[in-house]
Amino acid sequence: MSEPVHAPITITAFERSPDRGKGLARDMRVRWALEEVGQPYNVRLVSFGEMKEPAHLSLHPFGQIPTYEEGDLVLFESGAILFHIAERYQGLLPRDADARARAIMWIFAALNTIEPPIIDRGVTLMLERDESWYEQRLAAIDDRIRVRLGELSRRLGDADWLDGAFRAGDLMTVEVLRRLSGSGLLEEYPNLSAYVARAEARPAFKRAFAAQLAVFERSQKEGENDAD
Ligand code: GTB
Repeated sequence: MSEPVHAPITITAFERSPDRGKGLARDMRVRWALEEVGQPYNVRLVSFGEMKEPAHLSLHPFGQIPTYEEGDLVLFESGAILFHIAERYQGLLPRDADARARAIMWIFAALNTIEPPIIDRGVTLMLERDESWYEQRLAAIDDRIRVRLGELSRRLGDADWLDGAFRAGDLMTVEVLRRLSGSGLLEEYPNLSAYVARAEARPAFKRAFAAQLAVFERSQKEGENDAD
């Protein structure tokens, strides 16, 4: 039987990512998911200004990236996009209904339970450095993150992935944990560091990472040429 034909996929990403090619912005999880399921995709790069203009706001009411277009379907929210990709294409969700439900549960856990204090940390680092209470707040957030990492570490134990084979839930969990890079927090949990490293060694991850890095390197070159 031949493969069903799907409409071309277009996602949006930062024209100049503030992470300077580290692959920490949320287009990375969408790129990675598409690589895992073997679907080609186009990328439309948007500037911070363009994200707030009507054309982009018609795709994303909050003026953010990533978005996902596939024929008449337009999606925003990286969790919803990952879920859609995993449902539509094979490779990220198991066929068994119970195992599938658990993989979806891990997507929600990553976004609703693990990511919030990690986002708080990013906000504090970016916006609250000059406050008198900055150090105290950062320490309190780090402790909240440690609670979650400890719990996750105990659940993962010495397994390779959260529930058998690599699934959409692992992809989202690893994406969330990667945001801690440079904090030193992940290194306190050797099985979680190894989990992230194992995921980053996947060929699909590497292709997605290289693609977003190429965008950053191109923007650097263009910047240099502009200065000439
Ligand atoms: N809940 C939404 C989702 O999961 O899709 C959140 C989307 C979101 O926060 N998008 C960010 C954005 O568009 C980019 S990813 N921000 C611009 C705006 O809101 O105006 C967040 C992000 C940005 C930068 C880094 N970094 O430089 O390390 C990491 C993550």
